[in-house]
Amino acid sequence: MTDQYAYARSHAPTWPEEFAERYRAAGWWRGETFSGMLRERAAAHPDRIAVVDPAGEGRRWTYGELDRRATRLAAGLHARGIVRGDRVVVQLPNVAEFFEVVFALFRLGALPVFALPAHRETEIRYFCEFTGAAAYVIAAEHGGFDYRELAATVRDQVPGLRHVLVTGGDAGPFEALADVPADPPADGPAWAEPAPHDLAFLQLSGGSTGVPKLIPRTHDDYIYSLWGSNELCGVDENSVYLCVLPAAHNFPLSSPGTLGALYAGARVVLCPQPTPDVAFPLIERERVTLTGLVPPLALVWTEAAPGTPYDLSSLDVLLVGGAKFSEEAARRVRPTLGCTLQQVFGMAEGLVNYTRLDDPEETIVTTQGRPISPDDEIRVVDDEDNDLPVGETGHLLTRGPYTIRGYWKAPEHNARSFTADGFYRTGDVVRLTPTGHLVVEGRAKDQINRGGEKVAAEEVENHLLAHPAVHDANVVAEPDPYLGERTCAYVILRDGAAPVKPVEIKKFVRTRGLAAYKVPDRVVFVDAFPQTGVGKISKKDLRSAATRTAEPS
Ligand code: OOB
Repeated sequence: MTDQYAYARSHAPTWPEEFAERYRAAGWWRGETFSGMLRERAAAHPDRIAVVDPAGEGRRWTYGELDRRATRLAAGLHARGIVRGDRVVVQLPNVAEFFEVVFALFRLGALPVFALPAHRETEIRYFCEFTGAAAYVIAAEHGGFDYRELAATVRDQVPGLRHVLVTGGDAGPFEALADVPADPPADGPAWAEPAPHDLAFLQLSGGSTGVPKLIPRTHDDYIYSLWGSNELCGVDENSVYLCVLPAAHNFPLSSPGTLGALYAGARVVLCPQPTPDVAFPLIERERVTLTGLVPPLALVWTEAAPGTPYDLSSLDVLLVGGAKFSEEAARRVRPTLGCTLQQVFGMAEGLVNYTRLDDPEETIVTTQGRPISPDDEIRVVDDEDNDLPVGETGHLLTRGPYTIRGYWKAPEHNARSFTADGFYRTGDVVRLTPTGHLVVEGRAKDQINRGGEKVAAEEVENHLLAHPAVHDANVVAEPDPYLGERTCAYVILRDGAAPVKPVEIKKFVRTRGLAAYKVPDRVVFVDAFPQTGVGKISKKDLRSAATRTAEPS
């Protein structure tokens, strides 16, 4: 039998020993694991509420209950042959079971692969195949979509996928998650728990390539990002974190997010919908103290807040990140919501920057913060990797105690995305202020940041090229007053192809089975693409053209 953990580990680049030693000696890596962290919090305060899931009849799980559930689910999964190092694709909406599943997998040493609820057949099949997943965990349905049908298709196509587990409704041909938990043997679990330096999970990259890349994170490094964030965001055991964004995304998971809140012994409240009519009553009822939003939602909230009948006075901190928050919008946060804005500029690969709660208001509204750790190394370089003087705009490279040294199972890509000495090329174009704060000025990666949702141009272009009438395609960003950016696809049709309308191209992409946010917002037919001096296609010129012709939405 293959050692699943050895396999997973062998594909995960890691920190050279001298760096690992340094991070341990500095106290960043504390030698904790997720399983141990939950067990300790449950022992310290078993009756304190850990997770509130207001959906349906509403559930309130204490730390003791979450810990017991994780243990019993781990035992049940182990009895079904899920072992340390197995990859398990988890695609759940904001429901309490998300934490039961994830902590059970952590306890087993199996590796969650965090899919988003928006992902569809193409993405899920890829995650299952590429990771060699043993299991896939879904909600029966959510947002009008039946995940059991998706699972049935994927299971037929990926023979290695042994289990599909379903929560929140009839499991259909699969097993209900609720039937899995079992009592662990009286003499303790039949497996060895993971160690702090072990891999904990695979997170998804926003990506700029044809397929999303996977990000291997360890217990040590991720837990540092949790407590480091907690210190900067004022999270302690009295905090109440409202999880508005999809729970599996790195921002609501760890900045400081649900896992940060659980690390602190605080309370997590799950928000089933991000709209003010759902979120505001929850803030009042649960006395929410902090939450995290992407800029488009922050705009909606600041517009809705002045007229709301709900009491939002418990809210101390609003984190906004995932995409650039305009200065103008940032200035509206304090007067409308009555709380401190904290800008977050982070990435699933690691580095997270926060404005500090005691930064001057000007810094809070005009910068994207500074790194969590004194050991986060920041370089701002020109196109040839030469360091630029402070204040000049260039490419952001970073290395540090919670930034990965390479993507999972992607050696060729790693050679491009990381420098020889281990700095990650973020693809972001930034400027450093004299106070060490970063200002995001743009992006060099071929990606569209659609209100925080990342769209890899190449991925969409590949789907467009699969259309029989399409000769060539280029996808670029165009401005959108609400999302910040939206996607515009420039398409050259084949000579002699039957006439086709833009809307048909969009429909075609939709039928390719991918997340709806990747469908181009606009399709423009052209005869040729603009070229650079050396004859390459100029995405810069296409972006300018899209910007000139974009209609306000
Ligand atoms: C977060 O993570 P990802 O992995 O979905 O996306 C990372 C990218 C960054 O490289 C940058 O291009 C963009 O998203 N980004 C921002 C930003 N925050 C993220 N661009 C401008 N301003 C910001 N404040 O998006 C993420 C992960 C953890 C915390 C927060 C966000």
